[in-house]
Amino acid sequence: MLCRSVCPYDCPDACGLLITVENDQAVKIAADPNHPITQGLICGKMRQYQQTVHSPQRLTTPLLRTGPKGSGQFKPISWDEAAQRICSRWQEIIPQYGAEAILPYSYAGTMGLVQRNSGHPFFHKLGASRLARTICTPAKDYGWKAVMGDTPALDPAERSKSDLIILWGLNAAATSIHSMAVAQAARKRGAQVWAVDTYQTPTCDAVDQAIIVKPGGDGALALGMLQVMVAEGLLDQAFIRDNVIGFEELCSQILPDCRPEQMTAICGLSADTIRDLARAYATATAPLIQVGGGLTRYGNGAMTVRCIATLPAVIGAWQRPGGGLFCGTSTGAAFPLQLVTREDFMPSPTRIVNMNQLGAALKNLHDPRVMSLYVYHSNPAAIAPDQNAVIKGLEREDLFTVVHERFMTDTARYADIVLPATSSLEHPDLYRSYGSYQAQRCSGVIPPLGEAKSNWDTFCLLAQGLGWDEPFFRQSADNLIDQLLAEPNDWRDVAITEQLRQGEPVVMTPPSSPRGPWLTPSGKIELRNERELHPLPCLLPTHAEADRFPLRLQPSVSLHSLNSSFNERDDLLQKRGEPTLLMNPADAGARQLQDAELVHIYNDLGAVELLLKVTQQVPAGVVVSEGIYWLDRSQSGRGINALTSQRLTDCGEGSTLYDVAVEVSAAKKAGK
Ligand SMILES: Nc1nc2c(c(=O)[nH]1)N[C@H]1C(S)=C(S)[C@@H](COP(=O)(O)OP(=O)(O)OC[C@H]3O[C@@H](n4cnc5c(=O)[nH]c(N)nc54)[C@H](O)[C@@H]3O)O[C@H]1N2
Ligand SMILES: Nc1nc2c(c(=O)[nH]1)N[C@H]1C(S)=C(S)[C@@H](COP(=O)(O)OP(=O)(O)OC[C@H]3O[C@@H](n4cnc5c(=O)[nH]c(N)nc54)[C@H](O)[C@@H]3O)O[C@H]1N2
Ligand code: SF4
Ligand SMILES: [Mo]
Repeated sequence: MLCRSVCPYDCPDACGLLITVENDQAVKIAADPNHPITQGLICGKMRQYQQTVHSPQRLTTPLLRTGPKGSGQFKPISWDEAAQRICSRWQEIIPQYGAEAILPYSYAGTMGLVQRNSGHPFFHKLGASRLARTICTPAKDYGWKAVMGDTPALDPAERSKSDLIILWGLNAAATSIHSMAVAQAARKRGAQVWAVDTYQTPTCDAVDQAIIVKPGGDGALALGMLQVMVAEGLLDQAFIRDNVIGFEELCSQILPDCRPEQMTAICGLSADTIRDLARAYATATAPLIQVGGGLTRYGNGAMTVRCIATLPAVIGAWQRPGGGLFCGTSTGAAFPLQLVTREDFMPSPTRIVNMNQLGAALKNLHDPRVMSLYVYHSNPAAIAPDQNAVIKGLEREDLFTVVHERFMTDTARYADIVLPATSSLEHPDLYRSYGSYQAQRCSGVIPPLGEAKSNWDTFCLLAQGLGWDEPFFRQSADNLIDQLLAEPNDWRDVAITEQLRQGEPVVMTPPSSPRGPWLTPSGKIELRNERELHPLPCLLPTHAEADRFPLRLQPSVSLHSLNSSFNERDDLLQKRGEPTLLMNPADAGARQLQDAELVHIYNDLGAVELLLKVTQQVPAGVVVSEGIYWLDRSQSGRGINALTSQRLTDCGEGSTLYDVAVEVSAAKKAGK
């Protein structure tokens, strides 16, 4: 039997899949050739998704801890016993500490609207602490909004009309292969494609021009380019007059200090290169800048996006199809998600804990102290910054931890109770993309493995265990999906809504256009935004600049994994190889380090040991480690996030995972 499904992972492409099912097993996964965006192409990770779904490592029963926290020693128990233990422990905690002593922690193991948000109504009703889910790109969203307000993103299909595409801090070859396909097609028809990155990524290998900047230096590059464009009159004055506020102030107050010669030290590019880029950009007809997450995970991340957003505004790129700035789509208004999240269930607004500061929360929060952590579809012991602080928290004997997972992850090892989760092929959901305007509903196509339960079914069970008679928690996930699709709206008319109900992939249309009216308070593109601490785009420092360690670490992504997912896959681990640190020959020479030796990477927060690869792929002063490994695969029992910090972005409370300073020595000097 051939069934339709959708890739559930945190990837902008949300590919349509065709699953061949035989005897309740998924035996083959293929790209949906008729899907409007997928068009028959999926990534190497998902082509063998059945190996994840039917992995012998899948958790199939609830588990109760029998050894010390972190030891991974558990015994199977029934769902009844698991639910009863969880509910009775919470019923002890709540009268003693208050329900805010319970902290949910979830992120993006699955992107489906129902399963991803299943915990919200439950924890709202419980009165638990809330989690600020800001690990990914809130600084990018903030920077876009500060300039463009609620203006919707342009239709990414317009990229077929761009004559210059700049992939800026976006490793599209790894993280959004359909954007990469668009870029390749653009090159074929004669358009230029540039990539701006901090090292030579697979994306940089596949474009016309790779522009390697210093980490966090993109704001300087953008303002340097802007200074040249203003000095050389490469502007669209009429567009500025009619559509932009703050241009004169930017010219008089900020740009005098942004001559290319002044920007070189910050962005690492020569003044001539900055000039050449400015001229080529400003004289393109419909240049499109596509901004990724990379450049935003810094102490200046939101401001960097504001600096970049000045460029299309001053040349009027927005007027021409294919021109402008693309930071990803936001389809929040397409579905009435409040019907799932049910903020109205909260007795009163409860406290909010930032997910990037889990380590600090588990250690320092009082009134009440965090006494129970419920983790679902996330692996904070591996992916959260300041890993040593997170693990110290998870080791607390008085912390009652429940982890709902498909695999025995680093976090699950610290659980008191582990609950087995379904994979996306075993439960229904409604997916929408954040790289385009497509959406698709799908059903479970095979039965749950063993006793695995979906997020939604698990929260319904816990609601029963707590004796709640709220009918909301007695409905099926399909019911909730039906409610999300009950009424057509501005984004999807009756016909599209019906197609969605039938499980067909659709492309929705945002109700307003990205070419004005600009949905900002002033009705113009706000280069000057009076509501901001810094009303004009300007240069802010990164966090790492102030650190005493000399090398800048980029804990980047791998082609063959997705955050900490896919570590269960031997085929992909083989492609990835051992956890590795990439270093420039000059830095290796200065430290007398040899290729392929084990090195010790450290800063004030922690240390890890990785195999060294000496390569020109990274510039001097920068070291790179690609991908997150489960901790039991690393030599030192710690992963790359032992080196990242809990510091937040300038605005948006985002993670600063790329804003890291380290030193590297030979591994034998460990502990120095
Ligand atoms: N294969 C694969 N795909 C993924 C993921 C994965 O782990 N693996 N993760 C998924 C998730 S959750 C997300 S959020 C997206 C992220 O996907 P992207 O938006 O592509 O973001 P990143 O890969 O974090 O960073 C993009 C690039 O920015 C570079 N970079 C870092 N700092 C700077 C800087 O200061 N300036 C510039 N110009 N570049 C910089 C990095 O080296 C990297 O190559 O990908 C998703 N897709
Ligand atoms: N060093 C470093 N750290 C990073 C990043 C980086 O590039 N470098 N990227 C950051 C970014 S952008 C992000 S978005 C975060 C992502 O961090 P997370 O959202 O935690 O993503 P994953 O590590 O993929 O973990 C997801 C887990 O969910 C489980 N899962 C999948 N489906 C389900 C389900 O239906 N139910 C349940 N209960 N579980 C399920 C999977 O088995 C997996 O273990 O990581 C961040 N951390
Ligand atoms: S991870 Fe991304 S590219 Fe790969 S199948 Fe899923 S949505 Fe498509
Ligand atoms: Mo992310």
